Order: sequence, then structure tokens, then C-alpha cells
Amino acid sequence: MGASDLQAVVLHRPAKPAPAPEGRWSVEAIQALLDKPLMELLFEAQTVHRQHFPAGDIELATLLSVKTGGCPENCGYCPQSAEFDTGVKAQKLMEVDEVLRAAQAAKDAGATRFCMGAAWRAPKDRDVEKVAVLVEAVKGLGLQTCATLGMLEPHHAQQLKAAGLDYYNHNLDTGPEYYADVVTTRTYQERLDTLAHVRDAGMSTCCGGIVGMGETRRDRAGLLHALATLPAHPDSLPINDLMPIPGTPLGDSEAVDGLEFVRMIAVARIVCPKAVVRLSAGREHMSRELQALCFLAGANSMFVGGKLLTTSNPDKDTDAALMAELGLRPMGTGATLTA
Ligand code: SAM
Ligand code: DTB
Ligand code: SF4
Repeated sequence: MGASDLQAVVLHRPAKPAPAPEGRWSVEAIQALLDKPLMELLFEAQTVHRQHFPAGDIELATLLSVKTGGCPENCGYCPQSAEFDTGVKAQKLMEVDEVLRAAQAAKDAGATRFCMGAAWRAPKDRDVEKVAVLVEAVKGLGLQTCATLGMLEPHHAQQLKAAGLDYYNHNLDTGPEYYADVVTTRTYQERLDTLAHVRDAGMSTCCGGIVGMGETRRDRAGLLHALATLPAHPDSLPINDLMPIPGTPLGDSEAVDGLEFVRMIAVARIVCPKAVVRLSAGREHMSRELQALCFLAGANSMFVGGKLLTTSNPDKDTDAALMAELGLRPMGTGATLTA
């Protein structure tokens, strides 16, 4: 037993998290964190959180689906796959004016990041050219820009970076062993390759996954291990609670226990201590108390603005009240969320 462990016993506190330089975590060590008594895990996660972030700061991002539906991929959770009958109406890429109006509204409501999603397997050259125009325009409003467009070639990543794209979102979704149960049209390695192109182009990565797709705790450990052993930790790390969509293969999935979701957030915070961990999809179905526990576990980002891509999210007034109640301040500003 080391000195800090001994001190922990004497002080009846959990041991300080073992130093874990990027890439050193094993799946077993991560699973052991997920298995910890919840109160210990929360304390540890909050301790790590406070070492890296000011308490109470929360990043606010707003999503817009700039190209909806008709996607050739078969991600089993996704309302936008052309393979599933989900009632989502396919729409072509939005015009710049419409996107700018939405971005300005997001900024006015207190968001600092605007994330544009497109239901493509991989954008073509001409798609990237058009998205680059959107990125430049949104960036011009003084917002951080993020896009999620599917798989990228290196030159696409460079083009988007040159247009002013700050973040690229590309999720690993689940652990490598469960992945093929969820998606078969894109490999795990292809996801890792796109992330490498994004990093190589000098953009920040936004990469996380989904909880509640029928995976085991071991699979969740596998996802966190994959994230924690990337060549660089994600800058943003979204943890989504599955929004079950009727018509998708995962539409009847049993909701994951709230405290299990909190564990996932807490371990994400511990294994990627500098990442901004986003309590992402699923807040619509969460109580205020559960969301509060997620923030205590180290989440310091959320989507605001009533809608995710195709599904709903809490509205502005609800979130303004939540933030006031919990004493959360928008990250990097002295402001509060405008109701
Ligand atoms: N087509 C692009 C791609 O998949 O690379 C980008 C859009 S996709 C909708 C972005 C991410 O949203 C997915 O990787 C997944 O993690 C998350 N997502 C999609 N549908 C979801 C759902 N029903 N519940 C929770 N998260 C979801
Ligand atoms: C992420 O991890 N979650 C967001 C964002 N990145 C693109 C998307 C959530 C989508 C939820 C289902 C929908 O609204 O279509
Ligand atoms: Fe949905 Fe993206 Fe998968 Fe297409 S690639 S089905 S938009 S998650």
C-alpha cells in the first residue's frame, strides 16, 4: 500500500486516482472503476474534475441537422438511416441563410458552440465545399464551430480546418466487442481513421458514445478504454443516453438505469480528465436530480436549444431553471442562460 492509499484509509477517503498517462489504462482497470461503490466513484470523479475545471462551469452547445435522413449506413440507433422506417423526412443540405439564422438564435440564447450534423456515410468533395461555406459563415458570428458529417478523407479534414472548423464529432459509439451488433456498414477502424485525419488536420476531436443499446458494463469499459487510449484524448467527450426511436432495431431497448449512466460519466471524467464531458442525448428523459448527479460526476457540457438532430431536448426555460437551481454558469462567460 502506498503513502496516498494509507492516507486515504486514515482519512476514510478513497485513494487518489492512480496517475494514468494517456494510453496506460487497461480495460480491467476501467471496469474496476465502473464497479466501484457509487459514492467513492463520485468523490473520485469530482476530485479529478476540480483539478482540471472550475466548479460550476458548463459548456453550452446547440445542434442543427443541416442535412437530414436518407443515410445509407445502418447504425441501429439512428432515426436517419434509410434502412429503417422511422418517419424522419429526408431533407437536402440547408442553405447558408437558414443555418445562419439558427446559429444566431443559438448564440443569442447563450450557446458558445454550434454543431452541424449531416446524415452522410461520408461527404463527397462537393458536400465538403458547401459545408465549408456554412462553417465560415457560422464562425463569422463568433461561435465555436463543430460538424459531424460521417467519415472524412484527409483532404476533407484539411479543407474544413481551413474554413474555420474547430471541432469534428465522430463517435466510437460503443466498445469494440459490441460494435458489430450495432453497426455493420462502417468498421471501428474506419472510425479511428477519420479521427486520425481530424487530429492530423489540427482540429479538436469530439468523440464519445451511447449507453443503453443492450451493451454490458464490460462493453462500456471497452468504449471508455478505446477513448482513453486514443493517440490523444478527445477534447470533447459526449456520452449519449440512447433515444430509442421506433422503427430502428434499438427502438425497443430497455432504458438504462440512471445510476449506471452516472457511472459512465464519472469514469469518462476520470480516464479522460481534461476532456469536456458532455451529458449529451437523453436529458429529455432525465429528472433534474439525475442530471445533477451527472454534473457532480464530472459532466461539464450539454446541448441546449429544444432539439438535438431529429429528437427533442429540454427547452430553454427548463434548462435556464436547471442551471439556476444547480448554480451552473456557461463556460468562459460571466453570463447565464437566457430564458
Ligand atoms: N452521420 C454522421 C455519423 O454518424 O458519423 C453524423 C451524425 S450521427 C447522428 C452522430 C452521433 O449521434 C452518432 O454517432 C451517435 O453516437 C449519436 N446518435 C445518433 N442517434 C442517436 C440516438 N437515437 N440516441 C443517442 N445518440 C444518438
Ligand atoms: C453526439 O454525440 N450526440 C449528438 C451529436 N453528437 C451529433 C447527436 C444526438 C442525436 C440524437 C438523436 C437525434 O436527435 O436524431
Ligand atoms: Fe445515422 Fe450517422 Fe449512422 Fe447515418 S452514419 S445512420 S446519420 S449515425
